[in-house]
Amino acid sequence: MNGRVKRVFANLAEEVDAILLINDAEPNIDQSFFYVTGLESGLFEGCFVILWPDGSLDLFSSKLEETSARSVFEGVRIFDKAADRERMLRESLKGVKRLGLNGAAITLRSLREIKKAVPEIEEVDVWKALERARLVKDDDEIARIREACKIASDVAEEIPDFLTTGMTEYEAAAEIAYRMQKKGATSPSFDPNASFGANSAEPHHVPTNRKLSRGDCALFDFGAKYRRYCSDITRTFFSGKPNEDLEEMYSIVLEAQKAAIRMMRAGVKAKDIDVCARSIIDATRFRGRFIHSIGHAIGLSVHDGGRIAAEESFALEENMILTVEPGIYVPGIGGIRIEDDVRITASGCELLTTAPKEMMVI
Ligand SMILES: [Mn+2]
Repeated sequence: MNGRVKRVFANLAEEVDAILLINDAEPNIDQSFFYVTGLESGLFEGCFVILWPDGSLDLFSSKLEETSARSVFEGVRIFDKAADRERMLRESLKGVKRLGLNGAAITLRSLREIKKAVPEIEEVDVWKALERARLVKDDDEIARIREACKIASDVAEEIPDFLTTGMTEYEAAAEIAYRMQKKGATSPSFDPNASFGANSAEPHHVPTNRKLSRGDCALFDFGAKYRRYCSDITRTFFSGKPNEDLEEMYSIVLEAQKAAIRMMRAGVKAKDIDVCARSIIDATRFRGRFIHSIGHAIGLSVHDGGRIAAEESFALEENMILTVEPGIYVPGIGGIRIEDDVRITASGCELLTTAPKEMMVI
C-alpha cells in the first residue's frame, strides 16, 4: 500500500510532516482511510492512521476491529479507552509541526480531540491531494470496481424479467438490492432508486408506493459495492408503448450518451465531454432539460470527487473510472437517464457496465 501513500504526498500543494486520517462514528468515516490501508472489512469507528512522507503508515485501531486490522497490519496499535487514544495521538505525532488533515471528511469533534492532544500543531487541509490521488485507480481498485460494475450490470439486465405492472417502486428497489447481494455485492453502493412515470422527472427521487402502470417509463439508478468499491448504473424502460415525448427523449439521451463515450480517452478535458452531450440535447426541443452534470468519478465513494462538468478543467487520465449519465427531465411527464461506468484508457475507454441500453418496451 506504500504506493498509495506516496501518491498522496506526490499530489500535495504544500509540504507537511505527516498526514492524519481520523474516523468519527458511522457515517462519518473517511473513505481515504480505506484507500491508504486497503482494509476491506470492519467499520473502524474512531480509528486513525498516520501517513509519512517515506510512504509508510502507522495504524491505530479500536479493539472492535483488531482481527481485521491485524490480518493486514501486524504492527497495528490497539486502543481501548478515549484516554489511550489521546495518548497515542500525542506520542505518535511528537515532532510533527505541520499536520495534513482531510477537511472533506474530518468532523469538528475529531478536530477538537486532535487539538487537545497536540495543541501546538499547525493543521493543513490536504483534501485535494487525497482526491487527486484517488482519481486514478490502481490494478486492485480496478479489479474491485470491475466486479461491482458486473454485478450491477447483470441485475440491470434482469429488470425486464421481474418488472410487472402493479409493482411498487419500493418493491422494485428491494428486488434490485436483493439480487445484487445474491450475486456477491457487499451491499448496494447507495439506496436503489426506482422511479415510475412522472416521478422519474426528479433525478434523485426516493422510491414510494406508486405502482407501475402501462405507458409509464421506469427509471432505475443503483449500484453495487464490492469489497468497498462502488458501481453506479441507470437504465430506463417502458411499460407498454410510451408516448411520443418519452420515445423521443429516449433516443436523444441515448445518442448523447454514446457520443460522450466515443470521445472519452486520456488527454480529453472533462468539460468537453459535458459540452458534447449537452449540445446534442440542447439542439432539440428539450433544451435546458438536462439539469445535472454528465458524470463523476466512482471508487470508494459513489461520488468519488472529480465531476465531469462544464466548469471542470481537469483532463482525463488513464485508469480514471467515471460515470457517463446524460438525462432529460420533463416535470409532469417523466425523465430518461442512461448511465454507464467507463475506465479511461490511452486510446479510448473500456465500458464496465455492459447491460443493453437500446430502447426496451416491457
Ligand atoms: Mn451517477
